[in-house]
Amino acid sequence: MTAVHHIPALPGDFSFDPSTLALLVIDMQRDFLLPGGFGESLGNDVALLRTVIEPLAGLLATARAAGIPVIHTREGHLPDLSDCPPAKLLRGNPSQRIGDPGRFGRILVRGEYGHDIVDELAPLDGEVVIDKPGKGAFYATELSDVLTHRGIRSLLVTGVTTEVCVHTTVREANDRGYECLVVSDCVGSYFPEFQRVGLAMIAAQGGIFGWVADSAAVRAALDSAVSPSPAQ
Ligand code: TIU
Repeated sequence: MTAVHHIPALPGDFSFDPSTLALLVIDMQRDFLLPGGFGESLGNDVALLRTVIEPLAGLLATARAAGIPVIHTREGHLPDLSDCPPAKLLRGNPSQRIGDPGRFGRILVRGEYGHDIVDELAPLDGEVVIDKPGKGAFYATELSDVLTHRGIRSLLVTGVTTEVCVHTTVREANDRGYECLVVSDCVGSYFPEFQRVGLAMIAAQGGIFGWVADSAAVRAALDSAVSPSPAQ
């Protein structure tokens, strides 16, 4: 599985070598996806984000079957909140801020039930889980070292939210030289217009931040990378 493969995408085919590809699953945490968590405390309706779970579960299954490494991230803070900047702490509903008790434990605090990943997308033993204090997955984390150590050059990027943690991470990844394909039905926003424009911004200007394709196209390419047709 070392040949170059292609995924039909915007603004053009995304080329990848399966041996240097990873699937990044950003912040699919209960605090963002279930009522009563951080997302809702910021005034959001969590229903739209939940549409991501089913296609992402399918993509996860395909990636795991193809032997593509899966890396999960979780946004959150230490119990003493020493890694949370004051401006972030002060955001949202005053009675429901980071560190306050929520329906699923202290909001966005590591180790709490709400901070963990939804059951449907739970990491398997051996998959990397990166805990990050910011929106980007590279800031103040070991992600760069993990990718370098594994020889990863290309990322399939999924998770929530499209315009916040997904965008920040894709921008950080671009500046570090990674090629990113954002999987359109496996990223979600609380706002339909941000979802549409957030995806358009990735592929605009000839792919200024990367490529965009849906999970059906990605899964087909991963399947054929594992089991090439006899003609290939
Ligand atoms: N508020 C919002 O849209 N997102 C976040 O706060 N974090 C992530 O996107 N993970």
